[in-house]
Amino acid sequence: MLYPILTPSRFLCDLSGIWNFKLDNGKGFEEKWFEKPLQDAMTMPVPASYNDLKEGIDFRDHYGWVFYQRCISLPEMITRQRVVLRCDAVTHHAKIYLDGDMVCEHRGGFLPFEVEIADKMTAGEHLLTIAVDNVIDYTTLPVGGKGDMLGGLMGGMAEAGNTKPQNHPNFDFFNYCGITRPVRIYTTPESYIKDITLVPRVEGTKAEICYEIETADQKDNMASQEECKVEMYDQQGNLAAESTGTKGILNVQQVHLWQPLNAYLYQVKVKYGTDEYTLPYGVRTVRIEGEKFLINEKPFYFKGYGKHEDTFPNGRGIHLPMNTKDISLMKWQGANSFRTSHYPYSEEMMRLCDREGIVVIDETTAVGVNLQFGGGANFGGTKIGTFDPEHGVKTQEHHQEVVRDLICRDKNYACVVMWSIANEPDSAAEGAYEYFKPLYDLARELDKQKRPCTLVSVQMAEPQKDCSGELSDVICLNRYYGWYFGGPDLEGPELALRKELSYWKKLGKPVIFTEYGADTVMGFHDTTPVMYTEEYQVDYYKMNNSVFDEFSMVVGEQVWNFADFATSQSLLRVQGNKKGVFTRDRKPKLAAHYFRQRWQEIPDFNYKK
Ligand code: BDP
Repeated sequence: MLYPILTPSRFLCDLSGIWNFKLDNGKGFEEKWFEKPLQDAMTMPVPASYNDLKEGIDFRDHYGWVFYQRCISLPEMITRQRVVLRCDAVTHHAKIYLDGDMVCEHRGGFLPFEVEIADKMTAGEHLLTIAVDNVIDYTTLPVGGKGDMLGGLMGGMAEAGNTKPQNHPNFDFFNYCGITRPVRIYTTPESYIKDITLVPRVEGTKAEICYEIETADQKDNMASQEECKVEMYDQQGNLAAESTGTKGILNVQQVHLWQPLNAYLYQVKVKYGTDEYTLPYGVRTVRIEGEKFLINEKPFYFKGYGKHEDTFPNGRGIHLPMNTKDISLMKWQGANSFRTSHYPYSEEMMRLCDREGIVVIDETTAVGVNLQFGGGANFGGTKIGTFDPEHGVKTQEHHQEVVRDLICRDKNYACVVMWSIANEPDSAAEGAYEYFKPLYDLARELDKQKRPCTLVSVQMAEPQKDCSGELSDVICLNRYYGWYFGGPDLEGPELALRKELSYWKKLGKPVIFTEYGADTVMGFHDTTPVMYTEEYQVDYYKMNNSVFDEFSMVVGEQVWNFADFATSQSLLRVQGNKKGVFTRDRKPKLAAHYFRQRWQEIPDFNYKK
């Protein structure tokens, strides 16, 4: 799916701004709020999560639907083209109405969707309503618990007689929702470029870029035979390669590779009939060889983070300045990568990483597929077989959809070097292999670049039974030796970590630590490093890192988390998760300086011999 841009043939209009907004009181659909201007509406910015923007727990934790509304109109000359309304992310379930008619419905809160609206855009003003639902359950990704599932604080409230419907996230981040990324209208000619797929092959100083252009002709609703021209320009604006036809090869003689922290982007200009589209494109290769993760044929070492799209008061709403700041902070430390834990990030962030040379492990929304232990902070869940056909999750079909849509959106980014199919599922449980095998197969079939695939394994899954061992190209481990497991002792956990790594070593695959961390409250200090102090966080990391350094197959360390972030309330969370190396407003804890020193000494390539 192409990112919407302005070109000589395409008009683009951003609908960001202050919209009208109303929480559903249970009557929104019955009273057809989408047919007329919302009564007693509040103001609400788009894009943003709404939760932190007005006061009160009933607002923040609202369960169910909300309505966003505004008027739109288009100049007549624009409507002579194909007109598309595109939402980049609506969390989690959207129904879109134009003048009271539903034109589109979409499930899943972190990937784009679009609908053609030209026939509705007659002269004059039109009422656009987007109804958004935040309910999560056994059918959604991320997964939400059933009312009676969780122990801990939420379970306690239910026992105390609180029967108000509420979400029970089976994951450890706040269930922010709303229209969190831009809503845009763009146009194309009737015959248009629908999609572009580029696959690099590099031989010495030469590169062959196999391309495929998907086109469509509105009139016949089929691919048409207009002329297709593809040109590739280097950063100086010189033509580096060209070809004609919807399928072919771009031959680049002296290729300039995209390198981690040293990005280089070509501009691939496609012309099809009167339509034009330009795609920034980095040429690089990715391959696994034995224990090594090769980028451009050199063994790469991942230094960086698991992150969140989480800021105040935007919630999960897109925050361009913070994206820029985060990458700047990572570079200040010598980090080179992050994982889009636990959902696909905005396309603006992906494009930024392509430009900044930040390496990305790209994750789906599959978090909380673990009814056995309850995700993140929600320990104490009722034991239900996650993949039990009757009582388990019902996410398989939607999971496939997410894998498909993620690869479709992100397949051309040079920054994306691996797909993460899920975070901490019950990957050692009965039925896990049967659940995950088709998802790996699908990802491998859809990604023409054949990037490695992984799932991020939870510590509770017994290594020998974890289906990741067989299915994943790279073993990704979330481990909390010295925090949830053994803390505050660091000696016993060190032995246990070494023992576990000796097992993974036998598989002969690369291993990346995709999470390890300790909650740390900024400003807590002590001469004896006790838990929650900045000193303990540093000692915790020193212990873990020293063990990683002993194993040649450990090819990466991604700390949990880059910054403190908001979560559901629970006894284990002090105004959110405090495992950040930076605070939520991006001030460094002691550990940020420690990693700065460590990572500046670790080269991006050839760290492990
Ligand atoms: C892991 C989860 C992550 C949590 C983290 C933690 O993948 O989402 O935030 O633990 O407990 O289980 O901090």
